[in-house]
Amino acid sequence: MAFNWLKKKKSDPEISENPPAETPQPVEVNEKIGYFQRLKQGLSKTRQGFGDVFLGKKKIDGDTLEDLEMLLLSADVGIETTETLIDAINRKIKRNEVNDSDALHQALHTHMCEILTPFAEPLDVSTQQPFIILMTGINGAGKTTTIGKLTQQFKNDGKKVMLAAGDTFRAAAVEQLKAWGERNDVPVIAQNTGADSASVAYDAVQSAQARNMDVLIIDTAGRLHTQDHLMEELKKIKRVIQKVAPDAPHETMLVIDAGNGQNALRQAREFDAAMQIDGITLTKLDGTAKGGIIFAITHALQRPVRYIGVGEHIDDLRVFNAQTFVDALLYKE
Ligand SMILES: Nc1nc2c(ncn2[C@@H]2O[C@H](COP(=O)(O)OP(=O)(O)OP(=O)(O)O)[C@@H](O)[C@H]2O)c(=O)[nH]1
Ligand SMILES: [Mg+2]
Repeated sequence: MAFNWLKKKKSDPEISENPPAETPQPVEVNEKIGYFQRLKQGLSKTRQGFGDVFLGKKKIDGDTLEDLEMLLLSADVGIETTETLIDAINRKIKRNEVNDSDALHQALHTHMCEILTPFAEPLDVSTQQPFIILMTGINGAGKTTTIGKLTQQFKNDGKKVMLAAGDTFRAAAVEQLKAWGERNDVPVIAQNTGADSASVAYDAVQSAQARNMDVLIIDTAGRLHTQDHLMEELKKIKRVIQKVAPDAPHETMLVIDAGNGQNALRQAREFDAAMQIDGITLTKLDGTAKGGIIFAITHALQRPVRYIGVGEHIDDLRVFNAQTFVDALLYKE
């Protein structure tokens, strides 16, 4: 019968009192444990469904794959990747390589890592000087906060960083970026709210070149992918930057709130069509996000995930690592 194991509750003594002894522990350095816990916590909603399938030594029957398929779809993994995963596991079942829930867990882990690993391509800012990053995304996705977090990381790597307050639209956006600049002790190029954002970007590129900066990060105002005139404004910023630095921006980064679910997928497609996205930062994976969206977005865009955000603090950003992500997603409680 389908969904039998889905009905298993936390109160079931088999689950809450006797966690399996072989539960894998993340083997990471201490510093990373806080991060892993946050990610794990954030992905718990998604993981609970998987957990019920993988706990104990259940035999795989005809319904199991159907149930797993439903779980993957409801976790926002997307139809194409879900089919790929189910097909791969089905082949293993037929070859008798998967015949209990432990082997199913292992097989799913392996295939998810295989799918995500090609998209774990870290951003290398040492290829250009100044390396120009243009941040884009809808309102509240986490662009400005990610800039603050990235600035700290680049500075810790010994880079000279400059910021540009290209969000001249939202009241207090300039102050918000300046606060991150002060906190990280890096210069911020800004004009007043209401100024032309392309002009701010132009000034900033010239200044970063003149001052020999290693990295320039340009903030932009949040906009909906459906607002054509604002998407045109974003294209204009890019064109204007290219007047002073023809091959820039070296990274057009799309910041996506993972909690936006299927809407995140639409945003990703539209921003990519308008701006040719180079890399993705997925934020708020500490919240109620269904982590499966990472599969749908990477499948749709075929672009790397550079970073993932797991909180509001300056340290809550990590280079995307496929293995760690899948560990957190499929962790057995
Ligand atoms: N929990 C959590 N909150 C985050 C994360 N990243 C950003 N935030 C919060 O999300 C809110 C919006 O972040 P901003 O950085 O201002 O977002 P933005 O994309 O610059 O927004 P606009 O400038 O209005 O378009 C803030 O309260 C941030 O602290 C994250 O990874 N996890
Ligand atoms: Mg902002």
